[in-house]
Amino acid sequence: MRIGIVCYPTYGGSGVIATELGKALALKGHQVHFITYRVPARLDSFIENVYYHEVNYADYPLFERAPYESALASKIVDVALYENLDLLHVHYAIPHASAAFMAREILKSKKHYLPYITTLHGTDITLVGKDATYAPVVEFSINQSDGVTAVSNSLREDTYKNFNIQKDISVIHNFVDTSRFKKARKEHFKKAIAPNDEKVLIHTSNFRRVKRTEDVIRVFKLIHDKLPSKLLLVGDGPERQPMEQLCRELHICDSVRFLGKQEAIEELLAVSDLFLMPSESESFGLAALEAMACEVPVISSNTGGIPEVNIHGKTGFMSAVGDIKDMSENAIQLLSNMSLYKEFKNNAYAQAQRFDINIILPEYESFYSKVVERHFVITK
Ligand code: GMT
Repeated sequence: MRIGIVCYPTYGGSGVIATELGKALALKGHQVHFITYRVPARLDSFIENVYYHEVNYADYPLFERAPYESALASKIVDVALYENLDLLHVHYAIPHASAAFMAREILKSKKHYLPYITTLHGTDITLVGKDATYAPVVEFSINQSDGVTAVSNSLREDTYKNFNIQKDISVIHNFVDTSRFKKARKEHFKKAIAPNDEKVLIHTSNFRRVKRTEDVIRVFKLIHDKLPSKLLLVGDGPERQPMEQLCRELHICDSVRFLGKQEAIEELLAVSDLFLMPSESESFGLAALEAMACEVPVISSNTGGIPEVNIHGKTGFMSAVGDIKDMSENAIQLLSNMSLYKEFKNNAYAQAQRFDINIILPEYESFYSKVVERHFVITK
Protein backbone atom coordinates (compact mmCIF):
# COMPACT_ATOMS: atom_id res chain seq x y z
CA MET A 1 0.00 0.00 0.00
CA ARG A 2 1.09 3.60 -0.53
CA ILE A 3 0.32 5.38 2.70
CA GLY A 4 0.55 9.07 3.60
CA ILE A 5 1.15 9.86 7.28
CA VAL A 6 0.50 13.26 8.83
CA CYS A 7 1.66 13.94 12.39
CA TYR A 8 3.38 16.39 14.69
CA PRO A 9 7.09 15.86 14.15
CA THR A 10 7.94 16.75 17.76
CA TYR A 11 8.77 14.51 20.73
CA GLY A 12 5.08 14.15 21.76
CA GLY A 13 3.57 10.67 22.00
CA SER A 14 1.37 11.04 18.92
CA GLY A 15 4.37 11.91 16.76
CA VAL A 16 6.33 9.01 18.21
CA ILE A 17 3.56 6.50 17.48
CA ALA A 18 3.00 7.88 13.96
CA THR A 19 6.69 7.74 13.12
CA GLU A 20 7.35 4.29 14.59
CA LEU A 21 4.24 3.00 12.82
CA GLY A 22 5.42 4.43 9.49
CA LYS A 23 8.88 2.94 9.92
CA ALA A 24 7.48 -0.48 10.78
CA LEU A 25 5.04 -0.40 7.84
CA ALA A 26 7.93 0.48 5.50
CA LEU A 27 9.93 -2.48 6.79
CA LYS A 28 6.97 -4.69 5.88
CA GLY A 29 7.10 -3.42 2.30
CA HIS A 30 4.55 -0.61 2.33
CA GLN A 31 5.55 2.72 0.79
CA VAL A 32 5.24 5.39 3.46
CA HIS A 33 5.11 9.15 2.84
CA PHE A 34 5.45 11.43 5.86
CA ILE A 35 3.87 14.85 5.30
CA THR A 36 4.92 17.26 8.05
CA TYR A 37 6.54 20.67 8.57
CA ARG A 38 9.79 19.12 9.89
CA VAL A 39 11.43 15.70 9.79
CA PRO A 40 9.82 13.72 12.65
CA ALA A 41 12.10 13.36 15.70
CA ARG A 42 12.13 9.57 15.56
CA LEU A 43 12.81 9.46 11.79
CA ASP A 44 16.50 9.44 12.51
CA SER A 45 17.94 7.17 9.84
CA PHE A 46 17.49 6.26 6.20
CA ILE A 47 14.85 3.61 5.59
CA GLU A 48 14.02 2.24 2.19
CA ASN A 49 10.35 2.87 1.36
CA VAL A 50 10.13 5.95 3.60
CA TYR A 51 9.69 9.34 1.96
CA TYR A 52 9.46 12.75 3.55
CA HIS A 53 7.51 15.72 2.13
CA GLU A 54 7.96 19.03 3.87
CA VAL A 55 5.01 21.36 4.28
CA ASN A 56 6.30 24.87 3.57
CA TYR A 57 4.01 27.60 4.65
CA ALA A 58 4.90 30.90 3.12
CA ASP A 59 5.58 33.92 5.21
CA TYR A 60 3.52 36.67 3.57
CA PRO A 61 3.40 40.24 4.94
CA LEU A 62 -0.38 40.05 5.33
CA PHE A 63 -0.21 37.03 7.65
CA GLU A 64 0.47 37.39 11.33
CA ARG A 65 0.26 33.61 11.45
CA ALA A 66 0.78 31.58 8.29
CA PRO A 67 -2.23 29.33 7.49
CA TYR A 68 -0.59 25.94 8.12
CA GLU A 69 -3.79 23.95 7.62
CA SER A 70 -4.21 25.22 4.04
CA ALA A 71 -0.56 24.55 3.26
CA LEU A 72 -0.89 21.04 4.70
CA ALA A 73 -4.05 20.27 2.69
CA SER A 74 -2.34 21.50 -0.48
CA LYS A 75 0.69 19.34 0.22
CA ILE A 76 -1.49 16.28 0.82
CA VAL A 77 -3.20 16.88 -2.54
CA ASP A 78 0.17 17.18 -4.27
CA VAL A 79 1.65 14.04 -2.68
CA ALA A 80 -1.54 12.01 -3.19
CA LEU A 81 -1.64 12.82 -6.89
CA TYR A 82 2.03 12.40 -7.70
CA GLU A 83 2.79 9.45 -5.40
CA ASN A 84 -0.58 7.87 -6.10
CA LEU A 85 -1.46 7.34 -2.43
CA ASP A 86 -4.00 4.67 -1.50
CA LEU A 87 -4.64 5.95 2.00
CA LEU A 88 -3.94 8.86 4.31
CA HIS A 89 -3.47 8.32 8.07
CA VAL A 90 -3.56 11.44 10.22
CA HIS A 91 -2.46 11.46 13.86
CA TYR A 92 -3.97 13.97 16.28
CA ALA A 93 -7.22 15.52 15.10
CA ILE A 94 -6.25 19.20 15.21
CA PRO A 95 -5.72 20.43 12.50
CA HIS A 96 -4.80 17.21 10.70
CA ALA A 97 -8.27 15.69 10.33
CA SER A 98 -9.81 18.84 8.87
CA ALA A 99 -6.83 19.30 6.50
CA ALA A 100 -7.32 15.67 5.43
CA PHE A 101 -11.03 16.28 4.82
CA MET A 102 -10.25 19.35 2.70
CA ALA A 103 -7.61 17.42 0.72
CA ARG A 104 -9.97 14.49 0.16
CA GLU A 105 -12.64 16.79 -1.23
CA ILE A 106 -10.19 18.58 -3.53
CA LEU A 107 -8.87 15.24 -4.76
CA LYS A 108 -12.42 14.02 -5.39
CA SER A 109 -12.89 16.95 -7.78
CA LYS A 110 -9.86 15.66 -9.63
CA LYS A 111 -11.24 12.09 -9.70
CA HIS A 112 -8.66 10.79 -7.22
CA TYR A 113 -10.22 9.03 -4.26
CA LEU A 114 -8.19 9.14 -1.05
CA PRO A 115 -9.75 7.77 2.14
CA TYR A 116 -8.42 9.14 5.42
CA ILE A 117 -8.08 7.57 8.84
CA THR A 118 -7.95 9.74 11.94
CA THR A 119 -6.19 8.45 15.03
CA LEU A 120 -7.18 10.26 18.21
CA HIS A 121 -4.37 10.56 20.70
CA GLY A 122 -5.58 12.41 23.77
CA THR A 123 -5.49 16.14 24.25
CA ASP A 124 -7.02 16.58 20.78
CA ILE A 125 -10.17 15.21 22.49
CA THR A 126 -9.84 15.60 26.24
CA LEU A 127 -8.39 19.10 26.43
CA VAL A 128 -7.85 21.41 23.50
CA GLY A 129 -10.21 19.63 21.08
CA LYS A 130 -13.31 19.99 23.21
CA ASP A 131 -12.70 23.72 23.67
CA ALA A 132 -15.27 25.76 21.72
CA THR A 133 -12.39 27.26 19.72
CA TYR A 134 -11.97 23.97 17.86
CA ALA A 135 -14.85 21.63 18.80
CA PRO A 136 -17.13 22.03 15.73
CA VAL A 137 -14.24 21.42 13.34
CA VAL A 138 -12.93 18.45 15.35
CA GLU A 139 -16.39 16.85 15.54
CA PHE A 140 -17.08 17.37 11.84
CA SER A 141 -13.73 16.08 10.62
CA ILE A 142 -13.92 12.98 12.85
CA ASN A 143 -17.40 12.22 11.50
CA GLN A 144 -16.15 12.68 7.95
CA SER A 145 -13.18 10.31 8.41
CA ASP A 146 -13.26 7.02 6.52
CA GLY A 147 -11.95 5.30 9.66
CA VAL A 148 -11.36 6.44 13.23
CA THR A 149 -9.14 4.87 15.85
CA ALA A 150 -8.41 5.80 19.47
CA VAL A 151 -5.37 4.71 21.45
CA SER A 152 -7.37 3.41 24.44
CA ASN A 153 -10.88 2.38 25.47
CA SER A 154 -10.93 5.34 27.79
CA LEU A 155 -10.22 7.80 24.95
CA ARG A 156 -12.91 6.15 22.84
CA GLU A 157 -15.44 6.71 25.64
CA ASP A 158 -14.27 10.30 26.16
CA THR A 159 -14.71 11.01 22.46
CA TYR A 160 -18.30 9.79 22.48
CA LYS A 161 -18.91 11.77 25.68
CA ASN A 162 -17.43 15.05 24.43
CA PHE A 163 -18.70 15.06 20.84
CA ASN A 164 -21.65 13.97 18.80
CA ILE A 165 -19.91 11.17 16.91
CA GLN A 166 -21.77 8.94 14.46
CA LYS A 167 -18.74 6.91 13.46
CA ASP A 168 -17.47 3.66 14.93
CA ILE A 169 -14.26 4.26 16.81
CA SER A 170 -11.89 1.28 16.87
CA VAL A 171 -9.42 0.97 19.69
CA ILE A 172 -5.86 0.23 18.63
CA HIS A 173 -3.62 0.60 21.65
CA ASN A 174 -0.25 2.31 21.60
CA PHE A 175 2.74 0.05 21.16
CA VAL A 176 6.42 -0.18 22.00
CA ASP A 177 9.37 -1.56 20.10
CA THR A 178 10.63 -4.06 22.69
CA SER A 179 13.76 -4.74 20.70
CA ARG A 180 14.80 -1.13 21.41
CA PHE A 181 13.17 -0.54 24.80
CA LYS A 182 14.63 -3.26 26.98
CA LYS A 183 16.73 -3.57 30.09
CA ALA A 184 20.40 -3.01 29.35
CA ARG A 185 23.36 -2.98 31.70
CA LYS A 186 24.73 0.56 31.87
CA GLU A 187 26.85 0.32 35.01
CA HIS A 188 29.08 3.31 34.21
CA PHE A 189 26.10 5.46 33.51
CA LYS A 190 24.34 4.34 36.68
CA LYS A 191 27.45 5.12 38.74
CA ALA A 192 27.58 8.64 37.33
CA ILE A 193 23.94 9.31 38.20
CA ALA A 194 23.76 7.47 41.51
CA PRO A 195 27.35 7.12 42.81
CA ASN A 196 26.22 5.86 46.21
CA ASP A 197 23.71 3.40 44.86
CA GLU A 198 20.79 5.75 45.38
CA LYS A 199 17.41 4.76 43.94
CA VAL A 200 16.78 6.43 40.59
CA LEU A 201 13.35 7.83 39.77
CA ILE A 202 12.52 9.12 36.33
CA HIS A 203 9.85 11.24 34.67
CA THR A 204 9.68 11.99 30.95
CA SER A 205 7.19 14.41 29.44
CA ASN A 206 6.73 17.65 27.56
CA PHE A 207 6.34 19.58 30.83
CA ARG A 208 2.85 20.84 30.16
CA ARG A 209 0.43 21.49 33.05
CA VAL A 210 -1.54 18.34 32.21
CA LYS A 211 1.53 16.31 33.30
CA ARG A 212 1.45 17.75 36.85
CA THR A 213 5.23 18.00 37.04
CA GLU A 214 4.86 19.79 40.37
CA ASP A 215 3.49 16.52 41.76
CA VAL A 216 6.55 14.72 40.35
CA ILE A 217 8.84 17.01 42.34
CA ARG A 218 6.74 16.87 45.51
CA VAL A 219 6.40 13.07 45.39
CA PHE A 220 10.15 12.83 44.91
CA LYS A 221 10.78 15.16 47.88
CA LEU A 222 8.73 12.85 50.15
CA ILE A 223 10.63 9.80 48.87
CA HIS A 224 13.97 11.60 49.18
CA ASP A 225 13.23 12.45 52.82
CA LYS A 226 13.07 8.71 53.54
CA LEU A 227 15.39 7.04 51.00
CA PRO A 228 18.66 8.07 49.33
CA SER A 229 17.42 8.80 45.82
CA LYS A 230 17.91 10.77 42.61
CA LEU A 231 15.38 12.12 40.12
CA LEU A 232 15.91 12.32 36.37
CA LEU A 233 13.65 14.73 34.50
CA VAL A 234 13.63 14.20 30.76
CA GLY A 235 11.96 16.56 28.30
CA ASP A 236 11.21 20.22 28.12
CA GLY A 237 8.24 22.57 28.08
CA PRO A 238 6.51 25.48 29.78
CA GLU A 239 6.64 23.98 33.29
CA ARG A 240 10.37 23.34 33.34
CA GLN A 241 11.48 26.72 34.65
CA PRO A 242 8.96 26.84 37.55
CA MET A 243 10.02 23.28 38.43
CA GLU A 244 13.66 24.30 38.63
CA GLN A 245 12.58 27.06 41.00
CA LEU A 246 10.57 24.59 43.10
CA CYS A 247 13.60 22.30 43.43
CA ARG A 248 15.60 25.27 44.76
CA GLU A 249 12.89 26.09 47.30
CA LEU A 250 12.77 22.47 48.46
CA HIS A 251 16.59 22.24 48.61
CA ILE A 252 16.74 19.14 46.45
CA CYS A 253 18.70 20.50 43.46
CA ASP A 254 21.66 18.22 44.17
CA SER A 255 19.43 15.19 43.72
CA VAL A 256 17.48 16.32 40.66
CA ARG A 257 18.85 16.35 37.12
CA PHE A 258 16.99 18.25 34.38
CA LEU A 259 18.21 16.53 31.22
CA GLY A 260 16.09 18.33 28.59
CA LYS A 261 15.03 16.57 25.40
CA GLN A 262 16.83 13.28 24.91
CA GLU A 263 16.94 10.88 21.98
CA ALA A 264 18.05 7.69 23.73
CA ILE A 265 15.38 7.52 26.43
CA GLU A 266 15.85 3.76 26.67
CA GLU A 267 19.36 4.32 28.07
CA LEU A 268 18.00 6.52 30.83
CA LEU A 269 15.22 4.05 31.57
CA ALA A 270 17.83 1.29 31.76
CA VAL A 271 19.36 2.88 34.87
CA SER A 272 16.06 3.85 36.51
CA ASP A 273 14.21 2.07 39.30
CA LEU A 274 10.79 3.72 39.16
CA PHE A 275 8.82 5.80 36.65
CA LEU A 276 6.57 8.65 37.84
CA MET A 277 3.45 9.68 35.89
CA PRO A 278 1.04 11.72 38.05
CA SER A 279 -0.81 13.23 35.04
CA GLU A 280 -4.10 15.10 35.31
CA SER A 281 -5.27 13.38 32.14
CA GLU A 282 -3.57 10.74 30.00
CA SER A 283 -5.26 8.88 27.18
CA PHE A 284 -2.78 6.01 27.32
CA GLY A 285 0.62 6.88 28.78
CA LEU A 286 3.10 5.76 26.16
CA ALA A 287 6.03 6.96 28.29
CA ALA A 288 4.95 4.57 31.05
CA LEU A 289 4.75 1.69 28.59
CA GLU A 290 8.29 2.40 27.37
CA ALA A 291 9.47 2.36 30.98
CA MET A 292 7.72 -0.94 31.67
CA ALA A 293 9.37 -2.52 28.62
CA CYS A 294 12.68 -1.61 30.33
CA GLU A 295 11.47 -3.41 33.49
CA VAL A 296 10.72 -0.19 35.35
CA PRO A 297 7.53 -0.27 37.50
CA VAL A 298 5.24 2.76 37.39
CA ILE A 299 3.82 5.04 40.08
CA SER A 300 0.99 6.91 38.41
CA SER A 301 -2.36 8.58 38.73
CA ASN A 302 -5.39 6.50 37.81
CA THR A 303 -6.73 8.82 35.13
CA GLY A 304 -7.89 8.12 31.54
CA GLY A 305 -6.25 5.17 29.85
CA ILE A 306 -3.46 4.64 32.40
CA PRO A 307 -5.29 1.69 34.05
CA GLU A 308 -5.21 -0.08 30.65
CA VAL A 309 -1.41 -0.03 30.88
CA ASN A 310 -0.34 0.12 34.52
CA ILE A 311 -2.00 -2.62 36.57
CA HIS A 312 -2.47 -1.49 40.17
CA GLY A 313 -0.62 -3.74 42.60
CA LYS A 314 1.11 -5.68 39.82
CA THR A 315 3.12 -3.49 37.44
CA GLY A 316 3.07 -0.46 39.74
CA PHE A 317 0.61 1.50 41.81
CA MET A 318 -2.04 4.05 40.94
CA SER A 319 -3.42 6.84 43.10
CA ALA A 320 -6.05 9.54 42.66
CA VAL A 321 -4.84 12.57 40.72
CA GLY A 322 -3.00 14.89 43.11
CA ASP A 323 -2.61 12.37 45.96
CA ILE A 324 1.13 12.86 46.35
CA LYS A 325 1.16 11.27 49.82
CA ASP A 326 -0.23 7.99 48.51
CA MET A 327 2.09 8.06 45.49
CA SER A 328 5.17 8.57 47.66
CA GLU A 329 4.13 5.89 50.16
CA ASN A 330 3.62 3.40 47.32
CA ALA A 331 7.03 4.28 45.88
CA ILE A 332 8.75 3.89 49.24
CA GLN A 333 7.01 0.55 49.86
CA LEU A 334 8.17 -0.77 46.50
CA LEU A 335 11.71 0.55 46.70
CA SER A 336 12.23 -0.80 50.22
CA ASN A 337 11.05 -4.36 49.57
CA MET A 338 13.34 -6.05 47.08
CA SER A 339 11.29 -9.22 46.59
CA LEU A 340 8.15 -7.17 45.93
CA TYR A 341 10.13 -4.88 43.63
CA LYS A 342 11.45 -7.82 41.63
CA GLU A 343 7.93 -9.19 41.20
CA PHE A 344 6.67 -5.79 39.94
CA LYS A 345 9.62 -5.40 37.61
CA ASN A 346 8.88 -8.79 36.00
CA ASN A 347 5.17 -8.01 35.78
CA ALA A 348 5.92 -4.65 34.15
CA TYR A 349 8.07 -6.37 31.55
CA ALA A 350 5.41 -9.03 30.86
CA GLN A 351 2.66 -6.42 30.53
CA ALA A 352 4.76 -4.37 28.07
CA GLN A 353 5.22 -7.44 25.85
CA ARG A 354 1.44 -7.43 25.26
CA PHE A 355 1.86 -4.07 23.52
CA ASP A 356 4.82 -5.05 21.37
CA ILE A 357 4.82 -3.39 17.96
CA ASN A 358 4.68 -6.80 16.26
CA ILE A 359 1.35 -7.47 17.95
CA ILE A 360 -0.22 -4.05 17.31
CA LEU A 361 1.07 -3.42 13.76
CA PRO A 362 -1.15 -6.11 12.14
CA GLU A 363 -4.16 -4.45 13.79
CA TYR A 364 -3.36 -1.25 11.87
CA GLU A 365 -2.73 -3.16 8.66
CA SER A 366 -6.05 -4.97 8.79
CA PHE A 367 -7.83 -1.70 9.67
CA TYR A 368 -6.20 -0.06 6.63
CA SER A 369 -7.34 -2.87 4.34
CA LYS A 370 -10.91 -2.65 5.63
CA VAL A 371 -11.05 1.11 5.09
CA VAL A 372 -9.53 0.97 1.60
CA GLU A 373 -11.83 -1.87 0.49
CA ARG A 374 -14.94 -0.11 1.86
CA HIS A 375 -13.91 3.12 0.18
CA PHE A 376 -13.31 1.32 -3.09
CA VAL A 377 -16.85 -0.13 -3.03
CA ILE A 378 -18.42 3.25 -2.18
CA THR A 379 -16.56 5.18 -4.90
CA LYS A 380 -16.92 2.56 -7.65
O1 GMT B 1 1.34 13.36 26.24
C1 GMT B 1 1.59 14.33 25.56
O2 GMT B 1 1.70 15.40 26.07
C2 GMT B 1 1.77 14.22 24.08
C3 GMT B 1 0.55 13.71 23.46
C4 GMT B 1 0.61 13.79 21.96
O3 GMT B 1 -0.44 13.71 21.39
O4 GMT B 1 1.63 13.96 21.33
O5 GMT B 1 0.35 12.38 23.94
C5 GMT B 1 -0.92 11.79 23.83
O6 GMT B 1 -0.72 10.74 22.89
C6 GMT B 1 0.10 9.67 23.32
C7 GMT B 1 0.25 8.69 22.17
O7 GMT B 1 -0.98 8.19 21.76
C8 GMT B 1 -0.53 9.02 24.57
O8 GMT B 1 0.25 7.92 25.00
C9 GMT B 1 -0.59 10.08 25.68
O9 GMT B 1 -1.22 9.51 26.80
C10 GMT B 1 -1.40 11.28 25.19
N1 GMT B 1 -1.30 12.36 26.19
C11 GMT B 1 -2.37 12.78 26.89
O10 GMT B 1 -3.47 12.28 26.79
C12 GMT B 1 -2.09 13.89 27.83
